Amino acid sequence: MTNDEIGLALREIALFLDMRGVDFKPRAYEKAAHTLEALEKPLDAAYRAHGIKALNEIPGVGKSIAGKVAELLDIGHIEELERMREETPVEIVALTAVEGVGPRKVKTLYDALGIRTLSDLRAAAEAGRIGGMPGFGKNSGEKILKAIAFLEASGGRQPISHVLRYVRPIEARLREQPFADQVVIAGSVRRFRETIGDVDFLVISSAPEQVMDYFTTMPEVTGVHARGPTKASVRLKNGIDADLRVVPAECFGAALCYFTGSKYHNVVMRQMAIARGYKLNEYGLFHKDDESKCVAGRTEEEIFEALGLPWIPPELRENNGEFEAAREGCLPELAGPGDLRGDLQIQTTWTDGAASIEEMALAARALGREYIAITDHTRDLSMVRGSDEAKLREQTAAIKKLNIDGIRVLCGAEVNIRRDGSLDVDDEVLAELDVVGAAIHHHFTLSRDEMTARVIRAMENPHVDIFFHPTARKFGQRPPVDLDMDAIIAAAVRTGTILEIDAQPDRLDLKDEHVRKAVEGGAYFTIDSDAHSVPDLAFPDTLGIPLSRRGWAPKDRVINTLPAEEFLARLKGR
Ligand code: DGT
Ligand code: CA
Ligand code: CA
Ligand code: ZN
Repeated sequence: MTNDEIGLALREIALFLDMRGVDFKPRAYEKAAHTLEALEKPLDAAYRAHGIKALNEIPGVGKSIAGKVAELLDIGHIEELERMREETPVEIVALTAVEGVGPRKVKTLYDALGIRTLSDLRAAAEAGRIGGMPGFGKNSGEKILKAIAFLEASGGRQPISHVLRYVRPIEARLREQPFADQVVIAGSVRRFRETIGDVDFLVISSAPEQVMDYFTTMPEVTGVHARGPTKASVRLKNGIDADLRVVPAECFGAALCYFTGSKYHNVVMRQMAIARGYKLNEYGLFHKDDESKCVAGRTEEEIFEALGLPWIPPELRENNGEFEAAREGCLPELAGPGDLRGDLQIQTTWTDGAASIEEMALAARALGREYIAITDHTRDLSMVRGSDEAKLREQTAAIKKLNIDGIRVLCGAEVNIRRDGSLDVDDEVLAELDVVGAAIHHHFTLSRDEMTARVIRAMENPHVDIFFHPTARKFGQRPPVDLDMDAIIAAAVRTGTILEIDAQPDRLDLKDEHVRKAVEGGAYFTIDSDAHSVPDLAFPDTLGIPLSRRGWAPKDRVINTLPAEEFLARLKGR
């Protein structure tokens, strides 16, 4: 059983508890689910090796929840959850994935209309039976239909963060095999496109048969579409297809270029080759008239060089300006691994995080961060005990008392932007903080004009340094809010508000094209984890940096690549 499957069972319990109006407990289950899902090691194996001790050691997982997990791993189900399902036989996870449908509403819908599944819900909404029910507004049927359509629109392609979580372990395992000399994931994954159609593995090996055997029989494989001597295509359990190609080392660069794409980028590369009297394919760059004369092929760099170009980072390869920039010598100097010195959005046990301030600071330091800001939620998020002014002051005092070698802990908050653009914490207290992030956490469906004005008003607040996860989207849960992005970028530049690239896997917000727009508009960025537990702190490295590259953001626009003092000097009022 995977950690995700365990997490899902705990989330389902949390939803049923919410349905019954139980206090606190649901949050504990959610938090535990989140923590387990973020663990790198399979819990099942750890439990088998070390027993309940392996579960009790996990921070944020109490005795009672550890017991439930043990039950699940021992007998394959949790009695309490089975009873909950019997009592209210609804597909609660699927139903609550619909924006605007919470656990209590699921209960109402089940009691009144017998709705158990997503298709029941759709049918009822289409038949106009939902609007006007107790707790449901007049238009709620239409809203539900829209939300279901949104859920389904993502079908086929999956968010890159979800795909990476599934395929990085496969890549790592392949690398360990003695018959694989080099393993790379090419295609849209290497370009860090927001959604992925299929995954393209490229392997250097002198034993292609063994690679084929291994790849087509991995535990993640549910079906084999095709298998040849050097090519295979399979369906993975996460619902996505994966291709694999074996190539010899002397053509690796050419194959990497070809299979990284994009198709539109490749078309231009081939035309440039032809214009120079060459022919370019996945085996190499050859003389037009004599295919035995290979000019380049072993590395990508030598192919670009032979075409008179600097190496173009994969994230830019969409034939969307990268060739012009390369020719003019003005490709952006992108951030890379190890460039991030700060992380400006971190939640702790003061609100909905799973780890203490100290634990987060030590873990951030281990990742090479030199400073972090603690930004727990504020007042309006009462379900996570969001801080009011007094609690913020108390936390600030606690942080000031900390003294951890090698990392500076800044005092901050993630304040809520209210419907009218005001904030849920007094200016006087905001003025005492080092870093203030403002975010949208409710009223997601205002019109574009209202939403844009709301955010601009918040950015005009002299204490608001960073606009956190600007569009507030969550994959599979919530579409982005409707913002006039040009106006937001202009206001960010005018007010000196930094735009966040939130690297949380369900957010990836700002998205690539908005980052690029904001770069062109002159805005600055931070790349933050939005961490709620220790493993989350790595999101900026694994997801945030690639996203910033995909958005053409030069490193010098990402201000948390700066040392702490220089970073602070870029904030408002400094
Ligand atoms: P995806 O899978 O839809 O997320 O996007 P990609 O870009 O990974 O597309 P995919 O898997 O069909 O192909 C991988 C790469 O192989 C693609 O980026 C470029 C190259 N490629 C595939 N088919 C063609 C083709 O017909 N012409 C050219 N020039 N390149 C191709
Ligand atoms: Ca692909
Ligand atoms: Ca493919
Ligand atoms: Zn937030």
